[in-house]
Amino acid sequence: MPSCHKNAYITTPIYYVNDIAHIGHAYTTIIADTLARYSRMSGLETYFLTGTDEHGQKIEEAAKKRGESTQAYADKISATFKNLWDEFDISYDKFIRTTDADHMKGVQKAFTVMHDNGDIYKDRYKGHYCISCETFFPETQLVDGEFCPECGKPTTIVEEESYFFKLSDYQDKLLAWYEENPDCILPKSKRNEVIRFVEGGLHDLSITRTSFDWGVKLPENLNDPKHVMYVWLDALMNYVTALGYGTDDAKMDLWPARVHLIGKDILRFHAIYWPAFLMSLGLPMPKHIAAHGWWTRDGEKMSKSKGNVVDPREVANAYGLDNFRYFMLREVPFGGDGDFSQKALIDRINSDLGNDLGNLLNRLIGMSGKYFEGRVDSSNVAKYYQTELDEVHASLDKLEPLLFDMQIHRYLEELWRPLSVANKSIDKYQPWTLMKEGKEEEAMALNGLIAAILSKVAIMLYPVMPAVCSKIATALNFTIDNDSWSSMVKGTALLETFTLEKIEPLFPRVEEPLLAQAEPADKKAAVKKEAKETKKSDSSKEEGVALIGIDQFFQTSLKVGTVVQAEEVPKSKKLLLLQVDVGEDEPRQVVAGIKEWYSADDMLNTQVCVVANLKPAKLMGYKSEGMLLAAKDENGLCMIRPEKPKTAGTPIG
Ligand code: ME8
Repeated sequence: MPSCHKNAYITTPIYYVNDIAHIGHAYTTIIADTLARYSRMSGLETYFLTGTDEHGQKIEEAAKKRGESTQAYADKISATFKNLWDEFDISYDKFIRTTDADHMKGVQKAFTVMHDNGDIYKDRYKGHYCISCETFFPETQLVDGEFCPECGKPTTIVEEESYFFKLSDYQDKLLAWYEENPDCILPKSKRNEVIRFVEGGLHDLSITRTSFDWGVKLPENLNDPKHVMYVWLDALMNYVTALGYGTDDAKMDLWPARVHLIGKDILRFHAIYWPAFLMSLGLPMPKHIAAHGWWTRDGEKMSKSKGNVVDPREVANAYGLDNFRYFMLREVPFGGDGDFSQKALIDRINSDLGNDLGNLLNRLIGMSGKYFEGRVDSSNVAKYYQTELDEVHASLDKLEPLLFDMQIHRYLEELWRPLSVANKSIDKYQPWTLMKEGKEEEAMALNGLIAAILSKVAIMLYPVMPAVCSKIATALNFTIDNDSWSSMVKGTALLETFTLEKIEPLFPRVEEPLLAQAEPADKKAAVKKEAKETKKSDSSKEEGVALIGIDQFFQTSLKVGTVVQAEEVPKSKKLLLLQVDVGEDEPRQVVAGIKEWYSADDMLNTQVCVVANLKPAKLMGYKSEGMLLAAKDENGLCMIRPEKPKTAGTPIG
């Protein structure tokens, strides 16, 4: 975050209490928590607000349906959100409820200010209202003249006396704000959507209702007790009433918000109504409104009726809270829609976390234990590995702007580069060889390099995976805080000499889905059909009639390759690590399960047949970018090779 920011006020939407928290709510809250943790670590005065939105017709009806008093119902559901965030160790500073007395006073105060400055007038409203979205729609926007354009549910015709906010007066001021602040709405594509909408013309906004009761009353001096405030006016005001607006103003110096995190479904309220209200109140604009995309489940919209809603608590309990946090933030570019599948989550845990990060710590513990009784001394890291350190810091320097630009997936991608530098350095400099050659100082420096990289990565990963990174820090004998962030990430300090603490493996491999979840009906049918078809083709194979066309055969790219480097994969009984020249700029790395039959020396400088268009895979932490053809029977395995030497890269077929 640029140094001009001294404080960071970060908010989530306040969630409706008509439903319990699901993965979408968890996503918004976890992103906000990540930003808040980073801000605190980097020394900014940070205030993180979340809470619940408890007024409006929707809530009143939900309570009625359950035969409960609205307040008792709101109390109950609000507590389920708060409990979940507490269980998830969400580092909020305040949990606001729109039924809090201070909040309601603040909303009334705002109404008075807007009324006094001429932005509110009384008239009659006639139009269509969607209770589910708590939104008014002009007839022109309805689907088939009746249904809500947002959620598809039937709208209700409302005709009642109402107070209006002069939103139309703010069209030009809003357009000027978007124009002057190119990153006020993130991602930028969303800003363009908003601009187009506003350019299309703004109607004045009905901001009170008379047909139900469950809301904030108008200020007493207006003497109009049958009106309650429109739930969105009430709700949006939470961002300032939480700081004391309209009561004691205690924390108003934290305003404006550094970022309002929201889902794309509520962008219009935040990017149009909210700034207009603020302008009317004479308050500064928020710095950013950041709208993320929508989560689906196995490609389908989540809904209770389909029984496919993902419960964040279940996922976190099964797979680990920090793993879940990492997955959500890494899997989807901010602003894009994301799909929750256990397979994708398991891949992230086993590959990024297990292979790249967990395994690196294991390697460090192994190396230090074997050669140095667990000791790590960084004194000579710079002497031997300055290039690697420079590479690591070049990556670290790129991170902070990515985070507050909401490019969180890129932040994590970039953060994995130092891990790759570390893993590659072990392969390249081979501590076991250094020790054999008596280069103990160099081997210890390598140890120090790996520990340094792990410590720096742990600091920057902490906001996303706080519990895991605190464990890594314990193993490496340091604490993640503003001091270590300043000295080891902003500065180039390395760890003091220490002895490694052994810790439990951080990312035990997940072999299969851990949650039994109901598959939606049509999905089940698709799976059955697929299973049937697989069975069919398997039986035809047995009969020797699994025929494919020549086009299908040519979809496989087979090439002659020359093995230019060969070594064993440490600790593996089966794997060799080969660099195979297939006529490209650089040799391909291939991990081959052939060690039982071929040694590294056997393979060096021989030719092989390579399947060159396989998706890269990871084996024991090593990327494999191809497969070698071999034949295996009861007498063992032999490689398939060209009969005469051929140029590397020659196509086979
Ligand atoms: O709109 N994918 O509350 P709400 C991603 N009270 N995010 C999702 C999601 C999904 N499938 N479902 C919900 C309200 N969300 C108002 C807000 S703020 C002044 C008032 C997230 O309970 C997303 O952030 O319907 C969305 O904006 C928020 O939950 C809406 O929660």
